Amino acid sequence: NGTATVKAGIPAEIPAIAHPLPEDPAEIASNINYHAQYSPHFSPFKFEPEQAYYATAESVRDQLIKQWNETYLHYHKVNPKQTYYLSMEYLQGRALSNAVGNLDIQNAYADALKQLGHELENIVEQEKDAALGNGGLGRLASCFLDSMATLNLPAWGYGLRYRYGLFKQLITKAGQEEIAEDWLEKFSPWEVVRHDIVFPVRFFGHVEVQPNGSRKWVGGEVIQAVAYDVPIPGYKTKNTNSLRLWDAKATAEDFDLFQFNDGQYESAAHLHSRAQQICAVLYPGDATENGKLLRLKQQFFLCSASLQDIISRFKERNNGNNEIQWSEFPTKVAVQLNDTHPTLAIPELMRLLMDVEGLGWDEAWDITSRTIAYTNHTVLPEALEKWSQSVMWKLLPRHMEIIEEIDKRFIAMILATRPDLENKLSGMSILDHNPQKAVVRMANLCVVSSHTVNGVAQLHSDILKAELFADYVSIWPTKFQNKTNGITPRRWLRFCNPELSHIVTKWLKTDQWVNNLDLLVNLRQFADNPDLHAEWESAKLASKQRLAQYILHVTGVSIDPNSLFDIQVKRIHEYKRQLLNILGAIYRYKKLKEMSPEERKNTTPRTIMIGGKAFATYTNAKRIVKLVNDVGAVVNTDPEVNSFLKVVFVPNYNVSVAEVLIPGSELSQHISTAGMEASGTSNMKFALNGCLIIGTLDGANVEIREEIGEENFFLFGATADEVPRLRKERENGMFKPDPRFEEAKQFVTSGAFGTYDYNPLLDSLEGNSGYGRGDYFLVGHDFPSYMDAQARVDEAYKDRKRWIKMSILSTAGSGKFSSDRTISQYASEIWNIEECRVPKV
Ligand code: T68
Repeated sequence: NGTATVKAGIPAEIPAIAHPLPEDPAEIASNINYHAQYSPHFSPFKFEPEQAYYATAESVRDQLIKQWNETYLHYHKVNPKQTYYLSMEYLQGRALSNAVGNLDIQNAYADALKQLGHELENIVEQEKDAALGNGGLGRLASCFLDSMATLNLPAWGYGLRYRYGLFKQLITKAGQEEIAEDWLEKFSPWEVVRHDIVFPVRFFGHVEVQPNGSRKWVGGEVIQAVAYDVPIPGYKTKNTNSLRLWDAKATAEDFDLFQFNDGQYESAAHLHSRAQQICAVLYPGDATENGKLLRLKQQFFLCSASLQDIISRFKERNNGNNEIQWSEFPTKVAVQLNDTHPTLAIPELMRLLMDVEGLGWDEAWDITSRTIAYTNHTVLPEALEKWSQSVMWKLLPRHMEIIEEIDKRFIAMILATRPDLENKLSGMSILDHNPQKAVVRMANLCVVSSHTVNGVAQLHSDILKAELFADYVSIWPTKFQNKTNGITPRRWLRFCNPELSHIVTKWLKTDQWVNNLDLLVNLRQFADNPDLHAEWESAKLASKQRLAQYILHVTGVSIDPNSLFDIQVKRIHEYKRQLLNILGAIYRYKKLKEMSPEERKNTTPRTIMIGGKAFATYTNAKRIVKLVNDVGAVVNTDPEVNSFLKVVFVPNYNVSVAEVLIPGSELSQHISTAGMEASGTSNMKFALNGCLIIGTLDGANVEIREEIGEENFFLFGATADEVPRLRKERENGMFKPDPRFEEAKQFVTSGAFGTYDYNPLLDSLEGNSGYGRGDYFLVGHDFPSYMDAQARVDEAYKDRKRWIKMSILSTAGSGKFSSDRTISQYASEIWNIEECRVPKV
């Protein structure tokens, strides 16, 4: 009718409104006050940090919402191609400090809060982390959101609104205990529920053939997906993107009043409780069949709701046309799958296009495969997702038909065009046709259906091409790319380390490095400058003092800011080799005990900090947590050596804890068995903050070492190409362990750290146990070169000038690892999208 309006009630003609950000602290203070009085947390008698946090957050959120609406309207008007990032995980951390930083209203808000009797620093600490992710993969997604907004890219995130995110880790005498963390307990000021954006998502049921021969999925149970939007502000730009998180609910019609009145309270609300389960927890343990089914439901819930939303927006923005031009879909929409977890987006997009929109197979397949791209984050076989075909037939019968058809056509294509690959088909097909296995291999489905597949660091991408996906490379040589990970310089330097940021800005004479991190190379020319050295050292000391206070607060252990702060923080996993670290610490302790007091004085005092969560059912990971704590309890209370060595387990490692640890670090350990860590991203955060790395040639370590210079990196250990041979030698009994390695293990079995039975853990380093074959992660092989590298660290630290120069060069060489660089590459080399900047009115 000419005056087209879109579903959410957006007028086609968009009036431009100026929304200047507030600058006057008095005005901000009165706005905070206003929010405090109208919030449910208000008490006329007290204005405590918690109330101040909520009121401040709501005041900042008002600013975000204005920019956010402008951004949405602008994208709507320009109608550019847009990216949708599908991820089961986001590790957002705190939002308030990031929002005032990105909006550049930090000082004004700090002054306003002062007028109200509070310090911004304390107020931001009231916020609970949003921990809707497990580790690196989830944090990467959050860094990407920050870069997409900062680069003014029309790009959104989609995820799930888990009620309970990652568990809180308690350390007790027994080791790690997990407790549920209720981040929504009071409420989150950062989400806006969109009651008008709701999509039905079906589970179970069956497929019906329609009179015209088309197929339709009917029956089963239908749960509603409701959108909760979180604003994602870019740094010093108006563009404010969205992270849309889906929550699950049932409708009033699903509530059976008759049953309820009949006293059958539980069955009356049956679907309501089924809906509640879907978004209850992040990654429910998948040891049981029920757990497995629930995880699959979560994955489908994310994919189905997001694609229905994407399609409806595509239609909305094409509503000037009488007929929808489906062939244009891939020119308006890019979908990125963050690992295989959202793979079901592939058959779901096929289903929506064919069964709902009425397209034929070929057209639907063309659209789907030109729209979807896939990022792989692991080569560990146990992490490659495989779903039982029978479970999938039950839960998603129509999708299984589609997957079968994709598989059938793929096999036919190979047989017709590449008969030489026939003997490889059993590994390349999507369905595992071995009846004993009968699984769907999600990575294979992704590779076959995506236009682009990428790894997350050069070495990892090379391994994908040479090993995991080698057979596909010969069919589609240009499908495979590398996109080395990155981190946002806003959260991971500018905001978490104000002292060092200040120095960088002063010496570079610009703060442009915050969104052009390559500028850091200009620090190289000052790497020997004594004035910079003095400032650099004092900034590091301030961060170390803050960290020492934090450690005292959470563990009761007092650590010396003049000792070398050595940190390893990441999820606990055998391949990441926290066990190598702690065995090294044990050996160091034993040697210190054997030294005379005079000899000890010549050593480099160290504080070794280890932190990270173990998956609740991963027994060996939990034993490692326990061992670190037991070693700490002995070492830290040993008056003979505890001024030369402390070992601290940092409890409940998360994004906010990282923001305190990383600025205060001097050495960090990235010591995975070569070839096993796809990239690692904390290595980039540490290097950026002037921390030196001891590490293997694994993941992004390889590129970090190239960028900062090999003389500034403490390298040790086997290389990825040596690993298979070394494992064989280990199996064949040809391995001769270093006596230092034997001594460290024996010290544990001697009972030096208590009576807990560590034999099952130590057995994983021997003969024929552990991961199947003994010492699969080559801790024994790498131990001597690790200890030698540690000795080089101790020597280097004694030479203050040399150490600080290395530290400056680490920061100076970190420019490449900005997620702005990573996202620009995704935008131009995979998504084919461009900047769409919201104009300043
Ligand atoms: C990590 N993967 C890689 N997975 O291990 C790390 N997995 O090397 C890389 O830097 C990072 O991804 C970003 O690319 C993960 O973090 C998971 O968290 C995960 C979660 C659920 C299921 C499987």
